[in-house]
Amino acid sequence: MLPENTDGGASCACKGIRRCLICERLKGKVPLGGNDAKGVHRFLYDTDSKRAVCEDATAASFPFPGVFLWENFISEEEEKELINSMDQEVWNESQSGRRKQDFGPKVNFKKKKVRIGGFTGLPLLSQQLILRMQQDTSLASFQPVEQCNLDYHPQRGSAIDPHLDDSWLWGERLVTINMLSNATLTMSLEQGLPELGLPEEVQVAIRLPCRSLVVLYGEARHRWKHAIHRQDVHERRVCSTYRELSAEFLPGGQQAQLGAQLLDVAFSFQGTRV
Ligand SMILES: O=C(O)CCC(=O)C(=O)O
Repeated sequence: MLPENTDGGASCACKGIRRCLICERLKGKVPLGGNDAKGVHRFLYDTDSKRAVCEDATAASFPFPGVFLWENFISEEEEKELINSMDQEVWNESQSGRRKQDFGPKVNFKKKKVRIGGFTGLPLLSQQLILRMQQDTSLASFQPVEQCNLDYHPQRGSAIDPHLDDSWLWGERLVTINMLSNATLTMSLEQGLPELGLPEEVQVAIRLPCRSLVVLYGEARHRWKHAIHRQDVHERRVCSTYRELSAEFLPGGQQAQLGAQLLDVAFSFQGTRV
């Protein structure tokens, strides 16, 4: 049984090469191939040493900078309150079997256009969470202007393909709160690391405990793609990703005025979905 408000529905929003279980079953799209066909060097991120450790010990570990993991960032009660509040709103179908709720400006990344009209701010419940994030020195200056809630479910075959987030509008830190189940965020470098004797794709799995917060920055933000693989989604998972502005939209930047307006709206915390 799917939890309330996450019924699979009979339609999906997959375009092009994207697919989910709904379009594979109902529209005859070719099922997603496993990623075992090609050679992949698999590593696991070790939070204590901040190194990628080879899963079968056939290769040496290497430093993996740009990840900050904050376990138990929210309590179980807070998690319940956040999910209840999200589930009272409509979830929009998105690609690859995900559902989403966006709080942020409308953006056309191809044309590099931002539309502030219609953006009413981040949701009220995020106010206390952002204040908490800012208590860590690495997030002291973190001022997000976008929150995207994603809902993953195994029955829909939910996933997100490997990608790099935009860096024209979005700034250095991508901050995600992981809810309802543990998750695996897979980082990948298709060209491998030949200098370390790893000529084929390298994947580094980052285990995200339920209710943890993860920050991607530096190399993990700009060099390594990130993904949630379908085969790693075993239970419903909801996450909230917060994005800050890039230098172009901050004081001294070409679009500082627009940036200031976006921040004002975001921090009014009167958000309804856009
Ligand atoms: O589900 C996640 O943790 C990743 C979400 C993501 O990569 C994105 O929204 O761009």
